[in-house]
Amino acid sequence: MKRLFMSAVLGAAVAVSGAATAGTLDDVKARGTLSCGSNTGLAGFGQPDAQGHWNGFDVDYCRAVAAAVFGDGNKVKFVPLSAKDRFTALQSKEVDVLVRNTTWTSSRDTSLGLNFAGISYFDGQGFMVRKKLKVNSALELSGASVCTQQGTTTELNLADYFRSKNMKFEAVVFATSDETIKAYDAGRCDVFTTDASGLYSERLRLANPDDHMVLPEIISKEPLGPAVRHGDDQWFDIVKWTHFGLITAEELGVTKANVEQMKTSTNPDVKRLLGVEGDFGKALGLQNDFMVNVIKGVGNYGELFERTVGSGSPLKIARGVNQLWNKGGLQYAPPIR
Ligand SMILES: N[C@@H](CCC(=O)N[C@@H](CS)C(=O)NCC(=O)O)C(=O)O
Repeated sequence: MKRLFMSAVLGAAVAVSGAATAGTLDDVKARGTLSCGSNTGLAGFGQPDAQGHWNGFDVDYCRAVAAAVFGDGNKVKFVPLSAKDRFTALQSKEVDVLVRNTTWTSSRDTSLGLNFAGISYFDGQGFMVRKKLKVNSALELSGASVCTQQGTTTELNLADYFRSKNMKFEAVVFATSDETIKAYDAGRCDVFTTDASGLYSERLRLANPDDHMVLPEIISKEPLGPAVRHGDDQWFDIVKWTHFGLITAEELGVTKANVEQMKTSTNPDVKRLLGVEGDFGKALGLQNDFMVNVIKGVGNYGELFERTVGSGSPLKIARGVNQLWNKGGLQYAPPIR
């Protein structure tokens, strides 16, 4: 049975099938590649280089899932999706998983028929302006024109924020990130708004990044994470525990470089993570040592973060709230046992 409804989040009519969609693991295995819904191009998160090789935090999550299933993180097809089209692509099975700076919200988790497999990146929405505007706070933006992207939580938070502060604004909305940032750079709007992570990334694309500044206000919660379709608990569990496995690996000090030798560790937590003891992988329908391949492919959560968006990347984003729970952050994984 199909249901049609208008979604404020999507800004478009979407048919959601109530039918169960079990069997994703079998479909992926039969196809021989994971189909991963990705950015169209967001530096640090998901972007192809000149050779067509995709780099980034989100695309490495795709590689982690491919490594979990196939033992080979390269068995992925990246499907670039705009904000507006991403959910339809997942619902219609064009992609097996969506890893594209997507905020976990109640409507997406329910009416849109998605399950979020965790929060891979804790984010929030911010604003960027030209320094010459001489503005130091978002509260000084009444009457501003604001460039933003269609089909995002950004668009909705923007309206909430300005209305709640009794400030006027004009939203200038585009379908792609390319158009949005180019319009801002060309002076078609006073303000550019998106997730703070996106601000770091898009700022690099401006003609003169130093002419712009990010305002201090963070106006929303944007818990970003991988999403799958409703109706396939096994597949949901695989993506969820791949994410938790990456965090657990960091917590236990298991890295890309030492994962082989860690197999001989006497720590029972390490043994269970790497499938030396217990049934972690088997219970998911995977090889019991699937996390060995995941960590060999992309490293642990901290390594993945630093390489793609952190200190080892042009974005240089601090770990901040994305630090592990025992180091003052919010990243936390339930126990493997
Ligand atoms: N997290 C927000 C915003 C996500 C989003 O699409 N942001 C834009 C602006 S940075 C983007 O990533 N565009 C990149 C692209 O279209 O590939 C959401 O889930 O709605």
